[in-house]
Amino acid sequence: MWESKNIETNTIHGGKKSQGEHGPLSTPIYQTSTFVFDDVQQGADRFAGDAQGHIYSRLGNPTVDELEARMAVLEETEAAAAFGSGMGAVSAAIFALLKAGDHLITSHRLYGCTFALFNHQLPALGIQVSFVDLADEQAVRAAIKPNTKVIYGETPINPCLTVIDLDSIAAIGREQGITTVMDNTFMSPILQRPATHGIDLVLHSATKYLNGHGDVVAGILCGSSELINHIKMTTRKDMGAVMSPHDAWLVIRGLKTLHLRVQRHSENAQVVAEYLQGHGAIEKVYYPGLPEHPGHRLLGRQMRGAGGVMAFEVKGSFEQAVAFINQLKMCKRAVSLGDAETLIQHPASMTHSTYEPEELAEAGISRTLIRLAVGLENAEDIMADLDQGLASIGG
Ligand code: 3LM
Repeated sequence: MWESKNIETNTIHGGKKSQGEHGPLSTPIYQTSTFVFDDVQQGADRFAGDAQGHIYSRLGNPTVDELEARMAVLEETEAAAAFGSGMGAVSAAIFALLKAGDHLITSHRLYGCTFALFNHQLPALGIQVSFVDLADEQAVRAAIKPNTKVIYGETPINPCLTVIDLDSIAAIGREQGITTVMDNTFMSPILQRPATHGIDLVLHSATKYLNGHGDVVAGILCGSSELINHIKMTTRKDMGAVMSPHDAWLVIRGLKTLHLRVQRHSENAQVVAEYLQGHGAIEKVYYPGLPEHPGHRLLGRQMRGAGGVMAFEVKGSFEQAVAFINQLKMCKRAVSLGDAETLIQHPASMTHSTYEPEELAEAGISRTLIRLAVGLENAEDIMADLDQGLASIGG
C-alpha cells in the first residue's frame, strides 16, 4: 500500500492493495456471498479470529475492504467500516456505543432520519437523549451526566449549515471520557477531517459526495482500529447493514475524482450563494462561504472550503416557495446531495418531515426554507435557471 502527504493523490492511490497476478488497474469486484475453506480447521480458525482470510461477505469482502482502507487513509484514521447506507452506519455506531440506561448528547439540528432515530427509537429502548446546541460549549458541558457515553453531531448541519467547532467537542469528549461521533457528509475528507481534531468516529453517508454520481446508497465509519473492530464484530455483523461489493466498487470509482468534484461544487456554490444573496426575492441565504454566516470563522481553521450545499428562504409565502421550486427547468427536484446534477428540495416537507412543526421551528427550518445542493454544471446555467424561477414568482 502506498500513501502520499497530499489528499488529491490519496483519493486515487491511497489504500489501494496490489491485486494478485493479473494486476488490474481497477479494483476487482468480488461478487461472492461466501468464501471456500481448504479444510474444516481453516474455517474454524477464521471464525475464531486465529487466521486471516474471508468467511462470508456480511463479515468482510475484499472489494469492501479496499474501500475501507482507502477511506481510512483519506480521513486519517487507523480503520474504517462500510455500510449499506448512511443510516446503517449511524445505527451501527450508536447501538455499539450505547445500551439501555446510557445517555446521548446531540443537537436538535440533525439530518431528519438521524433525528427520528434519536428522538423516537432510542428513548423507546431506554437510552436517554439530550438535544442541545452543540455550537454552544457551555450548553454541551451543562448537559453532561454521569451516564453520558456519546456526543453525536453533524457539521455543517443539514439543512441550515450550522457549523460546530470540532476542537471544542473533541476536547470535551477527551476530558470527560465520552466518545465523540461527527457526521462529515457535507464536507467530505477533502474539506474537513474531524479525526485530525480529535473526534473519535467520523461518519459519512457515502451516498453523497464520496460516491458522487447518484447511483449508490452507502455509509462509512472511520476511527481507531479498536473502535472500528468493535463495531464490525458486533452491530455490523449482527444487525447486518453491510455494503455490497458492487456498491463498494462504485464508491471507490467515485473517490478517484472526489477532490476535483468537491472543489468544483464549492466554487459553484460560492458563486450561486453570492448571486442569491444579492437577489431581491431572497430573504436569507445560509452558506458558510458568506462572511455573515456564523460558521464562516471556522473556514480555514477546520474547513478547507464551504462545500456545495446551501439553504435559502424566499421572500413571500410557502406557496411562492413551492411555485419557485416547481418552475425550475434544469435543477432537479430531488433529495440527496453531492451529485453532478444540481438538486433542490423543501426540507420541511421532505428530508426533515420527521420533525414536528415545533421541532422544525427549534431547528430553524421554516416553511419557506429551500435547500440547494449545487452540482457540477456551469454556474451560469444554474443561476439562469434559478433566475427564471424567481422571476416567475415576481422576483
Ligand atoms: C438528504 N441525507 O437529502 P443515507 N447523514 C447526513 C445525511 O444528509 C444523510 C444521512 C446521514 C439525505 C437523504 S432524505 C430521504 C435523502 C448528513 C442523508 C443518511 O442512509 O445514505 O441516506 O444517509 O439530506
